[in-house]
Amino acid sequence: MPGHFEIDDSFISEQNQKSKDWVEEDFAALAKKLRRQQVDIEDLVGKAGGFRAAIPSWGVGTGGTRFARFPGEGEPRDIYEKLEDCGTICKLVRSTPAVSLHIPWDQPDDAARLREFARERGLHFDAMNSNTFQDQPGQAHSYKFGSLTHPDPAVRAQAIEHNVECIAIGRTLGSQAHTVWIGDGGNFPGQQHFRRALERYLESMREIYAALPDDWRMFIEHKFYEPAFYSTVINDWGTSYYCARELGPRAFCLVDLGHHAPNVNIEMIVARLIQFGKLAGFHFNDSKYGDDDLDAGSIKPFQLFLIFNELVDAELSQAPNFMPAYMLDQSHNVTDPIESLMMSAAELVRAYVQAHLVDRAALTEAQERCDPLMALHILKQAFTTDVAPILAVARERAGGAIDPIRVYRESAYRKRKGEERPAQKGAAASGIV
Ligand code: LRH
Ligand code: MN
Repeated sequence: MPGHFEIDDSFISEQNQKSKDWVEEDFAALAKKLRRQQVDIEDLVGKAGGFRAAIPSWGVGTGGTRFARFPGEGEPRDIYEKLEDCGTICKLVRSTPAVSLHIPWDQPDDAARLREFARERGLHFDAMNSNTFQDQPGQAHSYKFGSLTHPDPAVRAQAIEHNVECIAIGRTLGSQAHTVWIGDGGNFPGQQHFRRALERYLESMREIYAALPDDWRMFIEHKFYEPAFYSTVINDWGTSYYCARELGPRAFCLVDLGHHAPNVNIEMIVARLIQFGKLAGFHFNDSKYGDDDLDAGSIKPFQLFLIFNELVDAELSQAPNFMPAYMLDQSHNVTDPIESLMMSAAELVRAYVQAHLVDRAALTEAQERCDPLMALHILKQAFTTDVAPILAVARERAGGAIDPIRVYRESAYRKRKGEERPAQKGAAASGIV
């Protein structure tokens, strides 16, 4: 793209030279430590190098809250500039070649051109996301009182049609999954009839499920509240699981970490969905109170590790129907979105590699002989092992950056994008994106 700055591979390897000494020293020390545990560090470098997670297209712009949004420098103004930034993230961390689009925010003008633009940057498209939680200009029916569960069949039909259209767009882009999150619910007792609303949801979703191409999967995303503040139709994993079973073998339950009340045992929900063969995958992020969409691993890194402990246990025991899709879903209100997404992508690989460090034979033995302290100790040994050298070497061997944040800042990419992408009028309007 003429006049569009990109960080090139030679700059990355040049910068990697500055980190080479410490990473080799730390890598050798860790290799020695792991050998004492009969663990070959190269196996873990392989695991790290093979891990993949998708980037949300809406995550590369500055996010906001209902109070305000403080746009940063060089905000991407369209899907092409969003893909430029996704390409930059992948170039530096080498674990995020997939991008998840949101329609109509990313409605492509020319799907073939968009697909080629992405391919040129080593990117492809992950799950599609529909949007029946906002009204679009010129829309016939409002979603104010719901979409797929709205009492008015005309509103439901409009929402179904939008989802079917998303799937059609996704087919032209090479996507193979469709995520349905709806905000439908009520703000007051009595506003919604709980059972009728769920019946309408299933009726609508059956029509969307019928439009799925044979090689596609449907992901149902539950959320305990917001934008509805009293009741939410698809509020928890149990309701999502019931619906996925009702809809058919290609419907699965997607776990967005921020969509659970504080202190809910999410790793146990993950174990359940794995056991039931209905785990779709994840929207990784972190939170302290509500659906804060903070950076993954930034608030509860031990919970993230415990979730990956369940995932690696399933992977190693070849759990049936286990094909989780990993994606970040975050809102970056006060950091550079590219830096936050790179850091979060690295946190996922860290938790995954640490979960592969768990001595599963010893853990099973401790569990079977009712030795809770030893069981926790075995998990903590893995969680407290600093695997940063493994992550850095895996990135470097894949052509990425040993230290992505430092290389990104050295490149002055953000400043250069500030010059290329003049700020848009009214960009400060509040709202999540
Ligand atoms: C809902 C959600 C959903 C997306 C939206 C941007 O909170 O997690 O996954 O559609 O954020
Ligand atoms: Mn989500």
